[in-house]
Amino acid sequence: MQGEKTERVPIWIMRQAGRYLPEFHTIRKHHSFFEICRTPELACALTLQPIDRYGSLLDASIIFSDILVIPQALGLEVTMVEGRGPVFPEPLVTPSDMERLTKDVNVDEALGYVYKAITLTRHKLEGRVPLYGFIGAPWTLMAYMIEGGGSKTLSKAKTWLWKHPESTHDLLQRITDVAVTFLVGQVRAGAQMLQVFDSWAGELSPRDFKLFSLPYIQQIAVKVKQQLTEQGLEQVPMTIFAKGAWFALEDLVDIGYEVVSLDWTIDPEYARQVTKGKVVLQGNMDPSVLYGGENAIRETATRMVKGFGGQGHIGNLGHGVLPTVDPEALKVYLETVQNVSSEMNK
Ligand code: 1CP
Repeated sequence: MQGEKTERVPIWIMRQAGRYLPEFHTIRKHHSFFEICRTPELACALTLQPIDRYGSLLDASIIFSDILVIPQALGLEVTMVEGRGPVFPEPLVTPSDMERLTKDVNVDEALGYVYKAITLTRHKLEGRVPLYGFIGAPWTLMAYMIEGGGSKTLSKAKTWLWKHPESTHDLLQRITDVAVTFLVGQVRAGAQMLQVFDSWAGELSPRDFKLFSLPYIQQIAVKVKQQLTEQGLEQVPMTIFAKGAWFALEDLVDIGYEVVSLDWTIDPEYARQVTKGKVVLQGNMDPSVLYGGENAIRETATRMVKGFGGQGHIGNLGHGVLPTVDPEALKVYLETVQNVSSEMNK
């Protein structure tokens, strides 16, 4: 995380607690998704499932929650619909709808349930592995709040960028303010690392990413660090995952994050050249390779580890593990990354 020399590449997986695990469904069938998020004991139990299953093959845990808890804290209703994913019954349609958002959100109160889940999980982990907190980046959250859920084109959210640029910046700033307080609160509660998910970064052109995403994710890194110092809390490493934003790699290494997480559209060797050792790189195998059988997984994982060079690298996938993946296939990936990188560092 800090770029220190390690015996092997540490590894964790985005969405490691989730739908590909049968033990997840055992709990999920009795509770709604957001009920789990709001019940610290349940969120903790789900966070620990992959750690218990994979043991020393995983080097970090990530708190079970969702990026959409911020829109909820801002007063929007979000439900999880079977087979469809998250749905906002009343998304933002025009800028006047922003009046429906809660002003001066008391973040620590509204999202205190996440803090409780983090503190409980830290205790239950008993130091086995460190715990990540996370948020969704302002652009990605704005897009969900306007689209009302997942979308192929983001045409509604993009309409705002052109028709309502001022309201767009107001909205991005309001999300950013909540995000900063929330991340600091997660650290106060016990999170030892933070990741910012800009899942829809790659939907923007390079210019639009610079205008509508970069300034806000930069502000988040800078302000979180400032506030941690002001509040007498320890600094924690911060990771930015701007999915699809290969064009912004040079900018992403200079905005205050210690780790840049890559998807599979970027070659490890190329990323090393562009980033010049300024950050630790995370990622980045295509999650679909986990469907390709043991040989394909071993070969691709080996190429990836060698491409990154065995140091200054956190193993992960290039995006979340897919819901229909066989947990044993993920195990092959974890083992390969650990074994290959141990050999390289002998
Ligand atoms: O139906 C169910 O049971 C819910 C499935 C599910 C789960 C397990 C959702 C709905 N969210 C989660 C957990 C989750 N989401 C975690 C937990 C920690 C872990 O990684 O193990 C995290 C970090 C997230 C983050 C998240 N939620 C992102 C960013 C990462 C990414 O994949 O790009 C995004 C975009 C979301 C929104 C979301 N929540 C759930 C779904 C199905 C989606 C995507 C919807 C879409 O746009 O199609």
